[in-house]
Amino acid sequence: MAIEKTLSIIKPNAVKQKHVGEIISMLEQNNLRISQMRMLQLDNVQAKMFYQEHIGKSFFDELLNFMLSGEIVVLKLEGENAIARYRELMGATNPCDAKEGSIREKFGDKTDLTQNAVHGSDSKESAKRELALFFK
Ligand code: YYY
Ligand code: MG
Repeated sequence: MAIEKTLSIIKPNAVKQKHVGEIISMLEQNNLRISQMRMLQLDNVQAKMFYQEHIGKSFFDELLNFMLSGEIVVLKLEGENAIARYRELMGATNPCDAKEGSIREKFGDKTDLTQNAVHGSDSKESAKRELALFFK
């Protein structure tokens, strides 16, 4: 199986609720190697560029406001089959549907699916595009 790279973001709710350490532990325990990592505050232009595929959708404004509401941690992860394995570890988009023990089940807001704690690239193409936005 090929070594892949993928982008993880620890979103503002998880940072505010002090879950960064636990989430990083879960990545390490699942052999998703952290090769780069940075804490930052997105600006409007970066957030729109990052979530460009969702521009015009009903939830876009709420998503943008949330992503701008505080600091985030961006991580470059590497490993065998990393894209799919990290999506599996994250759990479903809606924390209510995320499987037990997944990051979104543990740290996502079960009353507000926008605040689902983490992002993960969904394909090789997305990973390449998203990593280029944050890491040289
Ligand atoms: O890739 P993933 O994050 O699991 O879901 P996407 O369909 O790409 O949506 C991106 C982001 O938007 C999601 O993590 C939460 C938010 N969102 C929302 O607030 N309301 C929806 N109905 C769908 C998605
Ligand atoms: Mg997505």
